[in-house]
Amino acid sequence: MQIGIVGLPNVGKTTLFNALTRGHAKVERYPFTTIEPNIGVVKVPDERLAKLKELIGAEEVTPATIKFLDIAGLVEGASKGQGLGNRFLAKIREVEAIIHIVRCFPDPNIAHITPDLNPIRDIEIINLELALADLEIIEKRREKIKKDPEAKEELKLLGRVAESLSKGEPPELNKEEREILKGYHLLSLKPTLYIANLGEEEEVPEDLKKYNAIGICAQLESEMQELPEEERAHFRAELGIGEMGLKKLIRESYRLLSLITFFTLERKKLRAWTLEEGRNVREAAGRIHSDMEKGFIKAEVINYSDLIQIGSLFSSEARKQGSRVKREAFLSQAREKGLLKIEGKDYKVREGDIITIKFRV
Ligand SMILES: Nc1nc2c(ncn2[C@@H]2O[C@H](COP(=O)(O)OP(=O)(O)OP(=O)(O)O)[C@@H](O)[C@H]2O)c(=O)[nH]1
Ligand SMILES: [Mg+2]
Repeated sequence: MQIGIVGLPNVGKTTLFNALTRGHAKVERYPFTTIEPNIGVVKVPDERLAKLKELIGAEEVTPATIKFLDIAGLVEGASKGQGLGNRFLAKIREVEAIIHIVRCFPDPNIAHITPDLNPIRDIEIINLELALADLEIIEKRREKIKKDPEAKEELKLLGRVAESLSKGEPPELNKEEREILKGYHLLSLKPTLYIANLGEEEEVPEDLKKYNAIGICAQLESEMQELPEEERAHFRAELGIGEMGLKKLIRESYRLLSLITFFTLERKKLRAWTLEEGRNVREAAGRIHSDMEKGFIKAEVINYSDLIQIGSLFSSEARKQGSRVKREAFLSQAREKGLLKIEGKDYKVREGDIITIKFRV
């Protein structure tokens, strides 16, 4: 999964990026620090992986990952070439989701691009720029197909989309229309997670609730990443801040995008994968390898919660055996109890399914 980070200049985008990726990308007190995009990959924390590893005796564990892209700040007029932003908007057209970070911390030492702190207005500035950048793409396409008799439907749809975007509003679309527009990679249609970058004292402002914004203190999160693990927990407790911001943010991203996690176990390799909710097991196979999707025969599926349940019944003696024996014994127990099921291509993958794909090459 790829997520792009957008916002006005100097609002803490790179600070958040560094906190997320444990990176050391340049952060400065002045706007337009970021020019070339920062790219970082984060492992999705998932406690189930450690439990599965221990139970099944996996030797190699690969968590799911999210790639974050931190681009230059956008300003009013970015879509018309102001600032640096527009050049880099293209970089985030391919991402699946957007994190829109808005400044809510009052620090007078950090310049803000507008004279006062007004998060709602700031959000609207960015959203308008994204909409205008999309509008440009739509207009180009309209121009290209305006004489094509076969493109009447598309033209009509594009006309309606253009009208909403020029008002800075995201168009209302049904599933089919979304499908048609997919190839345009419109920024305004991407699921967006709003983050209020708070000072140490602030809470998420009331009027940001309509954006379902989540509050994070990017500065603190980023400083905390520098501490050793044990100290971090202690520090969080002392400051009275809850779970790690990164975890919260990733969880929210999954919820926002209706994403689930499934697992595969091949030989001794345990791996977590991300999938959109509602996809079938054949599509899941495609995430692993296109050959698996093409040659799909069937899948063996057991859910994490069921496996854990059998695990607790598993004798400690068997646990001491080699991993191969252990895994086989495990699976035969699961089969006996009817928990390991054989599923066809239409089976809808559930959160926490552990899947073995049988396929023809
Ligand atoms: N007080 C305070 N300062 C912060 C916070 N987050 C970021 N800053 C400061 O704000 C300044 C800008 O931070 P950056 O992370 O570089 O902001 P940016 O959005 O990436 O900026 P550009 O790349 O220039 O668009 C730096 O001096 C940060 O230390 C915060 O939560 N509180
Ligand atoms: Mg930056």
